[in-house]
Amino acid sequence: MELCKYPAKGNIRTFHIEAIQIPIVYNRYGDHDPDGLLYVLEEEAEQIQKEVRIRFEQNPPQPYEKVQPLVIRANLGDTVKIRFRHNLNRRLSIHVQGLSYDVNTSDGAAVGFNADSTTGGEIWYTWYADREGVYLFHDMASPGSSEESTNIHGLFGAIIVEPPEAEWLDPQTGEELESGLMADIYQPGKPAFREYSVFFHDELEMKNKDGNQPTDPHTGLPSGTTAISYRSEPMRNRMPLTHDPADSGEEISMSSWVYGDPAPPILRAYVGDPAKIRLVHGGVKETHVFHLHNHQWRLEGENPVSTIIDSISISPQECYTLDILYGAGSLNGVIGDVIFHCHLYPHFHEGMWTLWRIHDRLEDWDGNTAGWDEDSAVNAVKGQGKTAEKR
Ligand SMILES: [Cu+2]
Repeated sequence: MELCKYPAKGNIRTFHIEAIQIPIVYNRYGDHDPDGLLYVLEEEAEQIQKEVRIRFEQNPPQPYEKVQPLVIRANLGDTVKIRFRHNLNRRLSIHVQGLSYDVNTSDGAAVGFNADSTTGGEIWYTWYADREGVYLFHDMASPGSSEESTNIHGLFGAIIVEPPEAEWLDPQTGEELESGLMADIYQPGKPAFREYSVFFHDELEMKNKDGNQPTDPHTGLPSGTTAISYRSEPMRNRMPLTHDPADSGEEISMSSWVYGDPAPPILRAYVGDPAKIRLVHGGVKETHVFHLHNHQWRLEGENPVSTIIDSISISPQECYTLDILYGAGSLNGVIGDVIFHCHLYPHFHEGMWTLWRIHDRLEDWDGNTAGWDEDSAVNAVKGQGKTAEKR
């Protein structure tokens, strides 16, 4: 590409997106939102709904790995065309936070004297990917924060604007990726990196496996639920298998060897891999503090004298890119499981935590790590790897 035309303008990238209503199961203990709402690529809508129904009939109901916040990608300079459809009996929309668009056609809202760009059926939106970074999108047809509204039930996603000519590949198969939380990003002139989308969200309408309000086993009181990317690992469910203090001490309460993997998606890398976390607040009410152990990043990623931090406060509808210094494992080259969580402890306790799993040797992907099973402690250390050959 000629440098004077860099980045390329006018490339059109089209997505067909549908909103569907399904129960979203948040963990293997059967905690679920019976009225879940999510955006999916149209070509996946039918399969997702079918697989969800099968898993919801299990006792307890089980999550389906493809039920995750929709993440789409574009290159800097692209024009993004979205065809949005649904057949739910209400008005819905997609409103993007931070990219340019014409407010009369593509705001996804009904505001003042602007034309109404929400829909009861189908609408096209045009966005301009004019800045790199991660941008939340969500339903703005019902912008409230109550259970009558939509964001609380999961109707949000994100678009990530990658560098010009960057490619995004499936980290498990090495194939081109249509959408997904996790990607390997290859870009001209700079190192490839692992990209992890992490959505914090809160104030969930949650039922337990029996359809009742979850309660805390210690107090008997109603227990709230906070989540990462449509999954949650509340401590109320995570009772030790024995009452031997050696099996239930604080220092191993997050251990996958003892309890199995937590429900929210686990990030995976080889030690030293360059990595960016695209942090999104898809929730409606509360500010959270994202805290990642053993790693740091600069508050302003491109600014070499910007403050180095390991925690960041994030409020509803905010997004940050965390460009992790020294990559996976940081300067000390740590391997194994590294926790990240909301640093407000009630939220941590109510499910807002998971792991970054960092390997020190080549791992085969056997396609069997998405759900937890009896062998999960063993399966969990498999995965990644195919794309390592490309480096
Ligand atoms: Cu929090």
